Amino acid sequence: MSDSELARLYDDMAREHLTPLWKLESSILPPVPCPKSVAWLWKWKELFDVASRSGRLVTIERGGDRRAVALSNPGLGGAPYATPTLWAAVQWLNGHEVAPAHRHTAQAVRFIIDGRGGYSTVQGDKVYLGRGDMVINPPWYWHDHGSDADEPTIWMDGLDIPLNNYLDANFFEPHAGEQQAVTQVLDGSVMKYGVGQLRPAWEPRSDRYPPIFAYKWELTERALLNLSRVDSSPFDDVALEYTNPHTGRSVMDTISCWIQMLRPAAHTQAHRHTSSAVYYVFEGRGATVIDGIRFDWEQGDMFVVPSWAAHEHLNALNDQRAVMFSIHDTPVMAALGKYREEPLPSSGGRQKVTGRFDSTRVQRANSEAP
Ligand code: GTQ
Ligand code: FE2
Repeated sequence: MSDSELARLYDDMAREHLTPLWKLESSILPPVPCPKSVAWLWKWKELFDVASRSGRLVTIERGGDRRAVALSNPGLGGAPYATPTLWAAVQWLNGHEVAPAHRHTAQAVRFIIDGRGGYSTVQGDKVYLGRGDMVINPPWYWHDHGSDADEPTIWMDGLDIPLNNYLDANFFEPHAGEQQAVTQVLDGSVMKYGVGQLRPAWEPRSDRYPPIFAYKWELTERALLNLSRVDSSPFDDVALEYTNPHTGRSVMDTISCWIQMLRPAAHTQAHRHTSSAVYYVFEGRGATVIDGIRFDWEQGDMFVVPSWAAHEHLNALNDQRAVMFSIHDTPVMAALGKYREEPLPSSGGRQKVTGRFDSTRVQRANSEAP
């Protein structure tokens, strides 16, 4: 076969929209994952500043429907996505405002950062929102948000928008009215199912999605404190996953939610896994070392841990707990047979710190083990 025959072969392939595997093998079958998203941190000062200014300058209109500011991972080419699978945003609702009712196949969770008198109505159940509450929004459930108070309500949104769009599976529908009808007593699902180990005796189990729409902070905090007296994880210290109380499964098909407490001076061991996550620092001050780079955080900050990035957490204070809420795409990876996890064997599970996070430049993780 002559060179010109070979050249003609490649030309013909290109013309016919065909690609030879032998020209691209390492890029489509890398030896270990090479995440496109990068580890990143957003300071609360900036998040609050842009969200509150949006609250003053931008009204909530039909179409957008929400005043949400998305974390846009600098590794993802300008897409408004925190990781390849997860959308994360800060949503700001002014006092007495309404974010109109709609539904979509994207699955959603919210973690309340601040405010009193804010509420979310999910499929007819109006639940009031307080700091530390976690709210779920299963796919295709109607939802609208509002506030009965003078002060703003602020929360973190977590949705599977990137995955949903990658799969070409998004549907969206605005509700005919601005708000849906409230069909049961206020906080109905919390009162009915809020003690997860007890279920109304005449009702069947809720197998697919949790029957409860708001996980209240009071119960979450008690569970954290109780767990801390009994057990902990070497990689996450005192960590709990929010579950469907009827099945023990993740709250959404695509999103797992965690609350976690790093006890005073705790410093976890490093590990890595094929799932990506977005963290919100609820309380305290500390750092997470991600692929050797130290990310210092304090209350209100949000940060991303990409897939297969080694990470360990530490509480920088000796006399105060640190608490983090986080969303993970673990259920997707597990369901598709792609979940893999390993501890980092190096020096007692701690990484060598080679630098500090610098928001003025994008550092891509080396695909080699740190
Ligand atoms: O609150 O319904 O951040 O539909 C993105 C899409 C929030 C919401 C977001 C949404 C919502
Ligand atoms: Fe929505």
